[in-house]
Amino acid sequence: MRMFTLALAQMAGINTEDTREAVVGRMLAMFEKAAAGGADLVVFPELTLTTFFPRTYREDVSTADEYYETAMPNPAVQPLFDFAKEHEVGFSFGYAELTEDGHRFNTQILVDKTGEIVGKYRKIHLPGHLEHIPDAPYQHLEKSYFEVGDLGFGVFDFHGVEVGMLICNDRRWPEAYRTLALQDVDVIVIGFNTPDQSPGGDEQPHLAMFHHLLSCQAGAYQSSAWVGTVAKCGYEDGHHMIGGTAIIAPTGEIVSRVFDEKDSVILSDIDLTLGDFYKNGTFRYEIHRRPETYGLLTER
Ligand code: ING
Repeated sequence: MRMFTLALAQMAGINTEDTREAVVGRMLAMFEKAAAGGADLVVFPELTLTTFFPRTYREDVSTADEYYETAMPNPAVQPLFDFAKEHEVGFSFGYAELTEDGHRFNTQILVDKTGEIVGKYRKIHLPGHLEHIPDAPYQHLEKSYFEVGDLGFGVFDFHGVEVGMLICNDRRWPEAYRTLALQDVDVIVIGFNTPDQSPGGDEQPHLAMFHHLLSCQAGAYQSSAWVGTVAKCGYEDGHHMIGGTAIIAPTGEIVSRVFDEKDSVILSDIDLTLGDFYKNGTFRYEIHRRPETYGLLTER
């Protein structure tokens, strides 16, 4: 047994008028609840500090600069880092990053129990469309607001636990999980902001939740890893996003799940050795996996 206490802090919608200070206050309330429950790591969603602003078209993306963080940490989020250090609990959260040399990324960081940033991931799979679709109920213009992440799929040491991060659309791509699994990841944390309809889609309503959970459960099983997937959900500026925050075992089974769309914390004591049975059996790469036949996966 290698026990680890994972907490997920689901965020209800953040409206344009909500200040970072107000949002951080909501995050701290959940951080405290998770810490009181003995959490080692508390995970917040994608773009945790702001509304999902890529749903709005702007001719000049620099008019969205207010939604990006130009330093991390910074005064607005410093209370989270202070709390982590004081209570010896790590955390992870997503935000829009604007670098000093003007690059824009959809970013997630991992902060350890001393309050130090020990991992950073920049979203690689950017969904949605390239052009403004004027008559659409909402846009999905991440490709305009962010560049493809340039840090690869990393696995980071978190006090002896190997933690990988994915962001939202990444969870739909099997290659993302396999790349982390090849680095012997123990826990994959995935924040998401998922609207009711895929970009330009008109699918049956239940499919948004079905595909979200299908992707994360399959990803957990096929990478022999634990998955913590956490939503920012409910209504944001009048637009609805699905919930579905869940802790998923390497068996692919959901062990804990949120059924509301509010600020909600779930927490589970997970056994990190549960994935070993699969790593050493069904998915024992050195005797079962055939990379010499997978060339197409990276050629096209
Ligand atoms: N959102 C959605 C996601 O991948 C989407 C966009 C929804 C793409 C459904 C395809 C299908 O969950 C983000 N932010 O990636």
